[in-house]
Amino acid sequence: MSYMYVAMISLLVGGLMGLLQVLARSGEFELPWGINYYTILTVHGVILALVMTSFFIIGFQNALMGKTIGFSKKQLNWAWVGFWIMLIGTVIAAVTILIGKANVLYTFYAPLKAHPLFYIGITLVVVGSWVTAAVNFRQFYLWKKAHPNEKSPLLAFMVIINMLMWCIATIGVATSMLIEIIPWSLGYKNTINVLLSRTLFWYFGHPLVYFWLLPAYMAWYAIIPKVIGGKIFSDSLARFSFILFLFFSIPVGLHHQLTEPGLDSTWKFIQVILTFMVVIPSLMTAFSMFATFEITGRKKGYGGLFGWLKHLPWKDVRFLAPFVGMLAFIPGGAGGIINASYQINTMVHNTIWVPGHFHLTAATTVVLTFFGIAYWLIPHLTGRKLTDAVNRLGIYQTILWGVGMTIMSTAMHIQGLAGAPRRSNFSDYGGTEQAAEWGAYQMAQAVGGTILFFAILLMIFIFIKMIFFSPKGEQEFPIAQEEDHAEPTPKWTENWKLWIAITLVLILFAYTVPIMDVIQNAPPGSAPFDWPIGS
Ligand code: HAS
Repeated sequence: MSYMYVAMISLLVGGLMGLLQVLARSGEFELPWGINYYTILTVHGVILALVMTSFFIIGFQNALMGKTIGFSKKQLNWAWVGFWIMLIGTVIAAVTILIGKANVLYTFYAPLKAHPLFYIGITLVVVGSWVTAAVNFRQFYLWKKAHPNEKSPLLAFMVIINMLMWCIATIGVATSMLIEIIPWSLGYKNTINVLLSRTLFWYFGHPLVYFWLLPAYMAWYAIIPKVIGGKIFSDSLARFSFILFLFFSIPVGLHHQLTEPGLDSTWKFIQVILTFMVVIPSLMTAFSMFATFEITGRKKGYGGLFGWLKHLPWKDVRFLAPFVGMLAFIPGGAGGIINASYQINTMVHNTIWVPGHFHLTAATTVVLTFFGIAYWLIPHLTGRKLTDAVNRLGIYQTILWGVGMTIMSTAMHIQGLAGAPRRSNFSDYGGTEQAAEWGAYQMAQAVGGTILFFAILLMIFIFIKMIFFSPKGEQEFPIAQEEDHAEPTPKWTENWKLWIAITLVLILFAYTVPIMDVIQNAPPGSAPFDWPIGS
């Protein structure tokens, strides 16, 4: 629950910043008291994309581990250590941004420079998450030792994959922080190897998006089937798709740098191909969800080509919110494939199309699934029940979110195709014809963003209602069983050493030459070789 509290506060603060942003971008509203556009944009990105997500995810994953494997007292104590380190880091980073000392956005691209405490705060968030990961690995290891020939619980397996991916990915950003950015921001160095810091950021930044997505997939694969009264379509398929995510989430970061000079296009092309590989486990997930819906419906006696759609519990918010998330992922995922297509990326890169893409994927698919989880997890943790009234409010909330996001992200996508830049306050660009074309969409964006802000307020109200005012009782922790006729999951799915080895080989293949290139061809004085002497 402590993780949930931080996630909720982050949602409110981050959402308010989102509202200010769409209003400012509409050109009809000026930020009051001289507030810098980049301060609110940084708070919005850092608090929602880094803080809200990581706190919700780790809290949810701890709940899954507790439910499927259990915590010892000692492990729980260490889990608290992880929580506090993350929280202290968050507060330090948040304060530096709020006082305007870190207007560097959530990607903190050098040569934009923040106060050292911003970077130290973010580093602490990562270190805290490592402590939790170590606890989860230990829990899993001890469980495996005590159950030598048993298949691990599916949800615990998924948590371990996600945390493994997270630990391997965060090595990139931690290295960049320690050898480049923190020494530079502290003044030990005057220059920085910009390309190295960006490449290490995206080595982390792309798997970061799957670190958000996989907990949503955990719910889709193993919890939604129970909510709709069905079973898991295939335990093996679910595990295999997670293994593919471990392999292909990391060696693809260059698809965020396709227009970046100084990186060889051959390696960009190779990473584009690997990006198309990471689409496969999502297509497997889509297939599996359709199969779950259809099989469950047919078992309940609904015939016809699409008759099974009728059985879905449309009035149960635990299903509806994640389902709207799934729907959003159809255009969201298609947008990702467009982004990843090397030549087409030239058209959309750095336009507001990209925020349109991630408001569908992260802010709808992932966030609505997280809300769907919160509706049963929070009552479960607080010893209360999900009431009909909360369920109804949740349905309104989901609809409001869906409508707001459709308006906002459609406007962003269209504007992006018309060339409107991302990360920029309103400007008429000297009255150019092209900028005039964006006006109506900027207004639509503001309308959608305002609806979303109301949806956030409603969500906060629902949280408060669930935590303090719902009746005491027991709320089910819904975990589905596998289909009866399913083939047994093969033992090789738990060949952890092999999975880690393949992951590392793929990373070395995709990144060794690009990293050597950016170090060898760095301008004189660039980190890391002359650190800490400085130039
Ligand atoms: Fe992305 C940029 C490529 C997925 C988030 N992405 C971003 C950024 C973020 C982000 C935050 O290649 C901006 C970073 C920044 O600040 O610069 N993305 C992809 C690709 C995928 C993808 C190929 N992205 C995501 C997910 C995110 C996310 C997931 C967050 C959670 N993205 C890119 C690229 C860029 C990028 C480039 C850089 C752009 C640039 O130039 O800056 C794929 O993983 C997508 C695969 C997904 C699918 C969809 C499967 C559909 C499913 C739903 C089924 C529905 C059902 C219900 C079952 C193929 C699983 C239906 C029921 C009925 C009854 C109809």
